[in-house]
Formats: sequence, C-alpha cells, structure tokens
Amino acid sequence: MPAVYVKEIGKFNGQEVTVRGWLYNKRSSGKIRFLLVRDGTGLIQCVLDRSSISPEVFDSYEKLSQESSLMVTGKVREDKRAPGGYELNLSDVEVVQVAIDYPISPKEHGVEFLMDRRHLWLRSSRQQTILKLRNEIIKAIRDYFYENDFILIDTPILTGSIGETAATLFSTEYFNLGKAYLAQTGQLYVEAACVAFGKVYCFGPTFRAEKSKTRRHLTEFWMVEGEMAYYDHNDNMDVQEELVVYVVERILEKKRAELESLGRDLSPLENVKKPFARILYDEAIKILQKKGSKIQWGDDLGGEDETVLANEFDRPVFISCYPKEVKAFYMKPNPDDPRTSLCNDLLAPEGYGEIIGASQRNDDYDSLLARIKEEKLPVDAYEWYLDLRKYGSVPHSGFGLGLERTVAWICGVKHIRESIPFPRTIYRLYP
Ligand code: NSS
Repeated sequence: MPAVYVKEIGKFNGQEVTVRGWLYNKRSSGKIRFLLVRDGTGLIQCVLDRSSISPEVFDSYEKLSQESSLMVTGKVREDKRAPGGYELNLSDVEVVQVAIDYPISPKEHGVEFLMDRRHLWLRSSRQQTILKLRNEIIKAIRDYFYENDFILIDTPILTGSIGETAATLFSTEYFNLGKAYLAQTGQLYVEAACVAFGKVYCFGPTFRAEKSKTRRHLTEFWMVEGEMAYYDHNDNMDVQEELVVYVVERILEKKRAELESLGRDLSPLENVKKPFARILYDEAIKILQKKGSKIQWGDDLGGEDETVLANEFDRPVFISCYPKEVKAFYMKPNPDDPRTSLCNDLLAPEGYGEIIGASQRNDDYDSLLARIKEEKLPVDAYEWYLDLRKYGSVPHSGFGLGLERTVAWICGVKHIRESIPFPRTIYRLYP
C-alpha cells in the first residue's frame, strides 16, 4: 500500500492508501466512528464503519487517545464537507503507540503551561501554521538575496570582538585565549566580506543577554543582515524597502489561507508597497511630543513610542539619524548634524515595533578608532576591523532584520515567543 501524505491525498482519489500520523481528535456518531488524523502536512478525517471492517479494527477506536501514533489504511473519497475535501474509508488501523494522558487538550491553557510543554505544543495547528509561515518567510528572504546577487557569508557565532554593546554580552571561557562572546551580530564580518564580494548577507542565530521582559525581546533570535559596498544611507533604505515588500508579497501570494486561519487581517499587509515614509529622528520626536509624550531630544525611542509613531502611517516607516549616543560605535557620523549618525530603524505597523536596525558604516580609520576608544572597547580585538579602513576603504552600508519580529508581525502574533520553535528569554531555557 503506498504511504502518502495528507497534503497530496487528492491525487489518490478512489485508491487505497496508507497515512502515517497521530490522532488529533475523534468522535462517534451512531454506528460510525471518526478519527481525525494529522501527519504534519494536513488533517484527514478517517471513517470507521462497523458494517465494513473487522471488529478488532473497529474497536481500535476505543484505545486510541489524543496524539497516539497510528498508520491508517483506506480508500480515498472526495467529500466536500470533510476538512480538506477528502475522507479515508478505513479498512485497517495499525496502532504504533498509545499516548496516555496527553497534557494539551483542546480546552484553553495558559501560555506558561503551554510554553513549558513547547515540545508538544508544536503539534497544535496554530503553532504549526506560524512555524510554516516562518519557513516560507525564510525562503522568501533567501530568494530575495539570491535573485539580487548577494553572496551568503556564514559568520562566526563565537567571536572575540563585541559586535554591538558590552551591555548585553553572553561570554564563555575560550581555552587559553580569554573570553569568547556569542555573536550579537554578524555585521563586522559581513563588512569584511562586502569588500571582497560587493554585496553579501548572513543569516543566523544571534545572542543578547537582554534583561528586557517585553513581548519583542528574546535572548536568542535569528537575524538576516545585508551589507553592500559603495551603498550610502539612502541606497541602504532602498534595499530594506525592497526586501520587506518582496517578503510580504510572497507571503500574500502563497500563504493567504494560512494567514486567514490565524485570524490575520490582511488589509494592513496589502498596504506594504513602495515607498515607505522616511522621517528623521528629529521629526519623530516632534510628532511624539505633539501626541503628549515626555520624550526629549537625545532619548532613545521606547516600544510605546514606536507604536505611537507607526500608527501615524499605513505601512512600515523609516526613522533615521538618531543621536549617536543611543546607537552603536560603528556608524558613520551624519555630516549634516554630527550629533547624529547616518542610521535608520524600520518600524512595522500595528504596534510590532522595530524590525530593522541599519546604518552607513564609519569608513574613516581615525574617527572609527576614536569611537572604539570612546566606548572603551578593547582596540586590539578590532585591529582586523580597522584594517578594512586602511585597505581599500569605501562608503558601505548594511542592515539587520530580526526574523522573529518579522514573523510575529506578518502572522499577527502578539508575542514574539510563538514565532520561534523553542524560545529563549531571561526566564526560559526549558524545554
Ligand atoms: O541591534 S540591531 O538594531 N542592529 C544590529 O544588530 C546591526 N548589527 C544590524 C546590521 O546593521 N547589520 O538589531 C537588528 C534587529 C532589530 O531591528 C530587531 O528586529 C532584531 O534585530 N532584534 C531582536 N529581536 C528579538 N529579540 C531581541 N532581543 C532583539 N534585538 C534585536
């Protein structure tokens, strides 16, 4: 008997097939018993009819409990009323393992209860949909870079130089070489690579010992970072805009039904078209003050400020040229206002906050060295990075897009923890 996946069951209409999966739910109605079986690709309703099968097979219904593993064999029959449009009229049921007292029942559970059982919660249909969307978003991101001739550069996770800020470092002893830090960013390495290849990107896990307890922060998250030689601050925003539009368009084209099943309102996503508004930090502060915020020039924007600002626009918005004090050491000073840097954030609509952090890089040896010293970073760990300003230095720019925040925004998931299979926060290292 061919073993098939539920996703492609329609190709086997009228034939006898085997589906291998797990019991999602069951119910009985008169002489008929229904098993709802999931196999990771979909759900199929399976019918046990007493009049056409052996009593042993019929009675397997009784011992099968939620999440028991089983192989079911039967004839595929088109049925418009069935979820997915097909049913299986079973001739055989092979029980692989009976799951006793599966802890996640269809009733409501608290999030902490579910997160403690994340290894099981992944089987729920909503969680599967979110993670399949994550899969599609990753594919779209990679396709964008590939189609636009960016070279993928895998950057190290164990690093000797601090990528962003000493405040949120995870470190470990590294043999007799002192401390190694878990990468906060691959940026410094893609900066080296963009001089070799022109346009490059990296995509991997990054780590920050964030004390923040917000719904937007993880301690381990995935970031995709583009870096382009001979691109300035404005060229940089053009690439970010194109990437975000490309990803949202792809998801709307391929995953509408999945988004709708999550209850996602599609209209804000339909708005994600070029051009995105580009406003200066100065203007952002004025807008916030007008809205009653106590924020002062020089302050970083908080999560709430980002939401208020984003609500002024119907699509993502760029905020650029922040005061240099609230941003990292590697950014190019803004020639029009040296108190600020040539950087930008991209804020997602609907309160999802910053999804991209970006900047033109400081390509001048002396002022970069001065900034490294000012930040009290160990100069010797940056010698290789400073070399890039000695040998063929050029204007260059790049950005980092946080994958989980992007997934949460596109899926309309309020808390970032559901957008990664096994979230890590200050409170969670389990499972
Ligand atoms: O700190 S960033 O703003 N920028 C960088 O790391 C640069 N080195 C990127 C670059 O220019 N190559 O982080 C970038 C994005 C940010 O906009 C968020 O979307 C995401 O990374 N991010 C996070 N997501 C989840 N949790 C935490 N803690 C987090 N921190 C940043």
